[in-house]
Amino acid sequence: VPQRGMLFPRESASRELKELSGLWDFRADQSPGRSLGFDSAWYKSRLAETGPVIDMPVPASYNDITQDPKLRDFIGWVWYDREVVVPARWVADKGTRVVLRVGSAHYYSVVWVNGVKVMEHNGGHLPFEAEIGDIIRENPQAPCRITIAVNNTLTLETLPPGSIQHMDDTSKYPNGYFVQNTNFDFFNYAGIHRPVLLYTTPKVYVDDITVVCFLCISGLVSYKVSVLGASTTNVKVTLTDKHGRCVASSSGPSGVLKVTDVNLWWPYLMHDNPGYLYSMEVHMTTADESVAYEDIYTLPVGIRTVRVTSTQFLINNKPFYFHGVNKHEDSDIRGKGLDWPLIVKDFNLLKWLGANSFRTSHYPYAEEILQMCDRHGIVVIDECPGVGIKDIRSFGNASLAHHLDVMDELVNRDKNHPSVVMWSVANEPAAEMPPAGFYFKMLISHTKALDPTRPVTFITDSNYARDKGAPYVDVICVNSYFSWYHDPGHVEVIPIQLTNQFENWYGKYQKPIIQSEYGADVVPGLHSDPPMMFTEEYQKIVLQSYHKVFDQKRKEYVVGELIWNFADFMTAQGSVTRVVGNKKGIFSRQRQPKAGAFILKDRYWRLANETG
Ligand code: BDP
Repeated sequence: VPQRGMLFPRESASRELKELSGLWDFRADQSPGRSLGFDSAWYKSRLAETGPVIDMPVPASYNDITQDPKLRDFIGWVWYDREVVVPARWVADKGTRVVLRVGSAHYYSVVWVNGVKVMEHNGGHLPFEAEIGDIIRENPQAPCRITIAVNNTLTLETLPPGSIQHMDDTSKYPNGYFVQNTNFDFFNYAGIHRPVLLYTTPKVYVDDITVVCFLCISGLVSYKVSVLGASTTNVKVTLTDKHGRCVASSSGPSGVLKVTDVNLWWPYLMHDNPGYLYSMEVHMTTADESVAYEDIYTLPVGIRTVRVTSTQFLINNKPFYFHGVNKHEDSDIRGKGLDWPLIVKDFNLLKWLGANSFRTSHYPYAEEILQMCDRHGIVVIDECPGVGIKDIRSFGNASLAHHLDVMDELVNRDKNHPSVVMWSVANEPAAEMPPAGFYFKMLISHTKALDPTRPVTFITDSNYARDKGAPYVDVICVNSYFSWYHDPGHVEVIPIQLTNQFENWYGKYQKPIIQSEYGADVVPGLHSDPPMMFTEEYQKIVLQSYHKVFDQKRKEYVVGELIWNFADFMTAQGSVTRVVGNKKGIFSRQRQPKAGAFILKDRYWRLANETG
C-alpha cells in the first residue's frame, strides 16, 4: 500500500480547520475481559446512553484526571465520544474532503463516525486520519458523533513492547488479577494525547510534500509534491522569505528552487539569527477537470545540511556540539497530553539553560513541539518508540515488521523539519542478543532508504565489544550511569570509567560519540556535604565529574552531551528506586531548578561561546 501523506493540518485559502479539543464523554470498560464495549456496540449510540460517563479533557492522559486509583492504573479499552456540528457548507459541497485527524492516542485506537468504523491505528505518538465526508453526508441533518476507543495494553509485538502478567495464585491475588510489565520506567500514560480535529481539503488536493536542501554557494531546495484526486494538475511552488519577498519559484510536481544570498537555518546560539524559516507555498490547480479545484498548502522550510565524519557532526559544514537534554512529554495532571503553557515554558527553560538540542526520548513528540524547534533553532534527535526491546521475542519478525512501519510513519511525519538532524530507532535495546544484528541492520537500512539525508542511530547501554547493532549506526550514542547504577555512591570512579567508555567505543568504531544519557536522582531540597546520593550536591558532583572527561574528549570525537533528564517525570510504581517518579531532572516536575540546572547553565553558555 503506497503511503499517504501526513501533512500537518494548516488553514489556507482552500483549507478549513475545526478543533475538537475540550470535554468528551468517557468511560473505561471495567468488564473482566474488557470487551463489553465491543460486545454491546457502544459506538452505535451516544456513550451516555449506554451507561454512566464522566467528563474527560482532550487532549490529556486520563490517568491523573480523577481520584480513582483504578482509572490511574487502568489497562484495557477506554471509550471517548462527542458530537460535533459540521459546518453546512462542508456537507453541501461534494467537492470538499472532510478529514478526521487524531494527533495521537495511546496505544491502539479504533474510530467510528455515526457508528461506522472509519479507521484503526496501531501505536501511540503518531497521527492518523480518515476521510469522513461520505458518512456525514448520509445524514446531513444529524449531528456528527465521533467515538474513539483506545487500548493501552502493551505486548511483545507493540512498540514499546510490554507483557501482561496474569497472577493466578488466588491466595495472593484477587481473581483474574493481572499487571502490565514494561522494560521502561516512565509511566504508561494513556488516552487521547494530542488534538483531534476536522479539516477540509478540496477533492483534488496536495497530499504530500518532501523537501531536501543542499548548499552550493546558493541554497538549493529540491521539492516533490504529490497530488491525489486527479491525474493531471498544475503545481506552482513559491518560496518567500521572512519579509514575504519571493526568493525563488518553480512549477511542476518536482523541481529545484535556487536561493541566492541564502539565510541558512542555524541552531540556537550558533548564529545570531537562529531558526530562519522560509515559507514554501504550494499552489495546485486542476488542468482539465469539468470542475476546477484549487489547493494551497504552505510549508515552513529551513535550509540547512547535516553530515557526519569520523570525528564530527556537521551542520551547514560547521562542527556542531550537542549541549542539551533528554525530555519526556510529562507533567502534573495532564500526563502526556499536549499543553501549550508547558511547551512554551519548556522552551523558555531550554533557552535559559543555553541548551541547543534535545532527544525526543523515548517516542516521537508532538508536531507542535518540533515546529517550535524549527523556529527557535533547537536541534532534535528524533526517537521512535523503540524503548525497552529487551525480550528476545521482541526481536521476532512481527515486531520487526511493526517497527519498520513505525519508522515509515515517523519519517513521513517529520522529514521536513530542519530541526530534526538524526533518527534514533531505539533506546537501550538488548543489543548483545544474537538476533539484534539482523534486526538493527534491517531497521537502520530501511530508515536510511526512507531518508538518505539524515544520519541514523540507536541509543546503547551495551558493552562496546558485544553490541551487535553498533556497526550500522552513523553516530555512537551511549548511556551510562557511573556512580549511580554502577558503583553507587562512588563518584571517584567516573574519570576512569568514562574515559574507558569513550576510548573503547572510538577505538572499535571510529565514529563520533554522543553521551546520550548520564545523571543522578535528586529529591529537591535534600542536601549533604560531603555529597550523598539523592542530594543536590551529589547531582552536582556527578555532573562536574562527567564534564571534566567530556572536555578532554570533545577535542577529539565526542560531539555531544545530553543530560538525563530535563525534568522529573512520573514512573510506574513497582520499583523501590523511584520515589513518586524519576528524580533525575535538573528541573523538578513543576519546572523549578535544582542545583544541577545552574551547573549546566554555566557550562552550556560557556560551550556556546567557545563553539558558537
Ligand atoms: C536509562 C533509560 C531511561 C531511564 C534512566 C533511569 O534510558 O529511560 O529513565 O535509565 O533509570 O537506562 O533514570
